[in-house]
Amino acid sequence: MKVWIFFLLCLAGNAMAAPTEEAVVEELLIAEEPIAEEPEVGANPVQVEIEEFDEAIDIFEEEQAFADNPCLDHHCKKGKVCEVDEDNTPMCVCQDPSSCPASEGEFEHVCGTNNVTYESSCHFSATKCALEGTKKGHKLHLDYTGPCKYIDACLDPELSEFPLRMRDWLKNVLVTLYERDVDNNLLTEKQKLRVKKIFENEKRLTAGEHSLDLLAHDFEKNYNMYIFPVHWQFGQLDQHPVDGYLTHSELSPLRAPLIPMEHCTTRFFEECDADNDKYIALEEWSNCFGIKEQDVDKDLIV
Ligand SMILES: [Ca+2]
Ligand SMILES: [Ca+2]
Repeated sequence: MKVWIFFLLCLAGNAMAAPTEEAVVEELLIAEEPIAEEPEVGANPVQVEIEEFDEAIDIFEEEQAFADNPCLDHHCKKGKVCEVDEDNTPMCVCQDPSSCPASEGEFEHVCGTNNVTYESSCHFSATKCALEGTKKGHKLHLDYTGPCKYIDACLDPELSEFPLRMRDWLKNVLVTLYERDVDNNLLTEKQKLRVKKIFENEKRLTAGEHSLDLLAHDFEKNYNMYIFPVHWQFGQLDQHPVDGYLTHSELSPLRAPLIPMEHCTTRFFEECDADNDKYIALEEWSNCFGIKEQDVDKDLIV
C-alpha cells in the first residue's frame, strides 16, 4: 500500500496539477557505527580488557532484551508507540510529539483541519492521540500536506471541472501502471485484463494536456473506459477496513497531497458524501465521478 500511495503522489504531482513542485520524500535510516576507542597511553591494560569485557556483556544483555521485547511484534497505530507495563505486557500509548524525528523541511509539514501547521505527520498524529476521546480530537484530521496556507474558495464552474481532470488522470495512472507492469505485478491478472482493454482501445485519449471541452467530449464518447479506473481508485483507498465506505483517513492519501494544488479538492469530496454521514460509499463515489448507477459494481474493486 505504501508503494502505491507514493506512486500515486508522484503521478498526482506530475499529471494532475501544475508541474512546478517536485517533492521527493525519502526516508533514510542511517545506522551510526560505533567508533572504536583506542586505549589511552599508559592505561592499565588489564583494566582496559575488563572494561571491554563489561561492555561486551552490556551489549549482549541489550541485544537479549531487544530480542525478548514483547513490543517487537506489537503493532500500534499512527500516533502511538508500544510500551510494556509492570507484567511485561505490551500496550500502545500516545507518542510524545517531542520524540518524533525533526522534519527536514517544509515539505514534511502538514496542515490540520484546525488550520494549524504541524512539523510532520508524526507530530500531528501524536497530538491527535493526546486528544483522543475529546470532541476536539474527534474533529481533528490531517487536512493536507505542506504548511497551512490560504486556499481559494472553489466556485461552481471550477467544481464541475474537477472530475473531468481526475477521471482522465485515473485512467492515465492505470495505463501507465499497465505499461510498466511487465514483471512488477503492480496489478492483479484480472486488473491487467481490464486495463489491457483500455490500453489497446484505439479511441483512447492519450495522456497530455487536454481542454476541458475535449475531456467532457471524451467522457461522453468513451464512457466505458472510465468505469474501471473510478472503481479501481476506490478499491485502492478502501483498505482500513475494506467495507465499501471511505473514511476521512482512508481518503487522506489521495486528498491530502492534492489540496494544495487543486483548490476544489475539499469541496468535491465533501459533496461526494451526498447523505452527509461522513463516509463516502462506493455508490456516492461513482456518482460524483459521473458513473451511472447501473454501472456501479462491487466486483470491479476486488
Ligand atoms: Ca473502508
Ligand atoms: Ca455518505
